[in-house]
Amino acid sequence: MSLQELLSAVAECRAAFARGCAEASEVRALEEVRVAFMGRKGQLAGLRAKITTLEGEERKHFGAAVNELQKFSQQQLNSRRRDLQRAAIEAKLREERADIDLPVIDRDERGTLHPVSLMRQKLHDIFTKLSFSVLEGPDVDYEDFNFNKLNIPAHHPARDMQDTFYLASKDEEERLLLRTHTSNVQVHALSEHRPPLRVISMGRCFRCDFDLTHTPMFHQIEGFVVDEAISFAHLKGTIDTFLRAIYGDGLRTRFRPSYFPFVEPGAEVDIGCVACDAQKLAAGKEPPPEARVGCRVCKHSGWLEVGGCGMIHPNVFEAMDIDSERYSGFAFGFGLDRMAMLYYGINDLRTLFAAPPEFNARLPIFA
Ligand code: FA5
Repeated sequence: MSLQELLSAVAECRAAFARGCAEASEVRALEEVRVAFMGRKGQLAGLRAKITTLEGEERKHFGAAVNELQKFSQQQLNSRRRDLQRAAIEAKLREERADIDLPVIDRDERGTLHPVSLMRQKLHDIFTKLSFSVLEGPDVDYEDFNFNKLNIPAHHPARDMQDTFYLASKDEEERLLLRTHTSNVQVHALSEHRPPLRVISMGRCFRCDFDLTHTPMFHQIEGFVVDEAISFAHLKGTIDTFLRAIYGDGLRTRFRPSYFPFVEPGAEVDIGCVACDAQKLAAGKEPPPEARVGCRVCKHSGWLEVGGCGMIHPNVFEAMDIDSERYSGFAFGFGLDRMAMLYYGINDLRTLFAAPPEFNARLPIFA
C-alpha cells in the first residue's frame, strides 16, 4: 500500500474509533471497541505492522501518524470511560435513592398538645390575669420541704395518705424524695420571699398509686395567697372564679370540710358533675334537677372531687418565720390530670400517660 493509502487508513481508523467510543453506551460496550481497535489483533496493531513495509521518510511519517493515532485513541478511551462510569454511578444512585425525608403531614393529621399541657395553659392564662406570679418547684425535694415544714412530722398519720417514693440516701436527717404534692412550693416560696405573695405553681407529683383515677406520676396546680386580712371568702371566690372560667359560668362548686395538716380550716372542693351537666351548661341553660345527678363518672352522686384547700396553718407560718398574728393566707392544690380528664371527657386517667393501645396490649397490667 502506498503512503497515501496508509495515511487515509489511519484517518478512517481514527474516525471509526471516535464514532465507536461515542456510540458505546456502557463500559462493557466501550471495552469491545477498545479490543477491536487497540487489542493485540485490533486495527491499530494492523496499521502498526504496516510501518515496516515503508522506508526512510515515508516510514518515519507513517510511524508518527500511527503513534499519534495511538495517543488519540487512548485519550478518547479514557475520557469516554470516565463519562460512562460517572453516568453508571449516577444512575445507580438514582435507582437506589432512599427517601429519608418524613412525608409532609396534613395539617389535620398533625398532633396537638397533650390535654394536661392544654389545661396547664388555660390555668396559666387565668391566674396571670388575676396577677398571680408563676413559680417552679423541684420534683425531687427534701422530706423537710415536702412534709416537716408543712406541719406533717415523721410518723404523722397524714403521711399515710401520700404513699411516697423515697430516694436512697445516706443522710437520715435530710432524706430525699419525689414530691408527693406541689405544696412543697409553699415552703420554698415562703422561705425565699416575704409576704405579700400571690403565687401559682404547676408540676409533676409522684405517689405509689394506680387505678382509674390515680397514676404514680400526676400533675398538680398549687395556689396560695399570703397577705394581711386574707380570709376564707378570698379562697372561695378565687376557686369559684377559676373553676367557672374553665368549666363555664353555670358550674356548681361545693366545699366539703376535710383535713390537711398544713391548713386550718381545710376543705375538699367538688364540682357539679361536668359529665351530666356538660351539654346543658354548654348551651347556657340551667339544667333541670333530674339532669344533674346520675352518671358513671360521678358515681351517681352528681359531684366530682378536684382538689383540696384551706387557710394556711399558723405552724407553717412559724416554720417559715412569718408573723402569723399579722399575716394570714389561703392555699389550694388541684389535680391537673383530673381537671383535664373532666374537661375533655376522658374516662380513665391512666390513658393520659399510656402508649397507644397496640403497645399497651403487650403489657399485662393493661391487658
Ligand atoms: C393534696 O395533695 C394537697 N397538697 C392539696 C392541698 C393544697 C390542700 C393546699 C390544702 C391546701 P390531695 O392528696 O387530696 O391533696 O390531692 C389533691 C388532688 O391531686 C386530688 O384531688 C387529685 O385531683 C390529685 N391527685 C392526688 N393523687 C393523685 C394521683 N395519684 N393521680 C392523679 N391525681 C392525683
